[in-house]
Amino acid sequence: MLTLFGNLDSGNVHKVQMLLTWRELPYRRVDVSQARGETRRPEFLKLNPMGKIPALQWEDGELLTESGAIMAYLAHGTELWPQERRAQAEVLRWMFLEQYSHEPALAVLRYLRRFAPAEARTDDRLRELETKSCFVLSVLEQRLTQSEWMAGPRPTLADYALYPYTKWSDEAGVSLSTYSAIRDWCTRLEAQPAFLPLGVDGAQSVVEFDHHFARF
Ligand SMILES: N[C@@H](CCC(=O)N[C@@H](CS)C(=O)NCC(=O)O)C(=O)O
Repeated sequence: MLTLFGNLDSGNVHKVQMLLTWRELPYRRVDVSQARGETRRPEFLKLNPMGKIPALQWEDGELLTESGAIMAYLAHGTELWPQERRAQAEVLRWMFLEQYSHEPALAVLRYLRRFAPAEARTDDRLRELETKSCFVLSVLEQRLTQSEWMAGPRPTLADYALYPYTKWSDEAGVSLSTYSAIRDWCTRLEAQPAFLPLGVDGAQSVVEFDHHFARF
């Protein structure tokens, strides 16, 4: 069975959980938390020197990290990854935006507001991230007033990649009330088959960090 390393507070992990659920692939989850400092523990760094979740492991020990790479692997041969070259580039365009401009603003802002110690939350930093978050949300809003899905007429990996931290904007302290096209897109994605809501675990079983790594 596949093993997913990560926890339910991470949107990056949730992207992978959504794809595993959509593909109906059974997996177990090892609970690894950034907030508990587990991503920097030596036993985890030995497994993933990048020190990040999600990480997906096969039974033979093979490991894949980076949510976009894992999602692309899982979507191979499905309608979430189009076959035509320009359509693929369009999916990647939105996935790169997610990694470079969207997640670094909305996910970090949410992390600072929800999980980080108070001293990490300086007013300047919060203001800078709020400005970046609102800018990228306005880019998505504009796109979704012209297109039903991020990368064109059908749902693709790009929608699944952008969903978690967009939907969690309120937890980042950014309201979606003025972004009606984004709210409608969230509703459309939530109505897709085998959709896994945020905070819901798709894993067959969950193993605690210490329990899992005690074996190594
Ligand atoms: N580009 C990576 C980002 C992963 C990432 O930043 N994960 C966070 C949790 S959401 C993490 O593991 N942070 C741990 C750390 O930086 O120590 C991806 O998309 O998978």
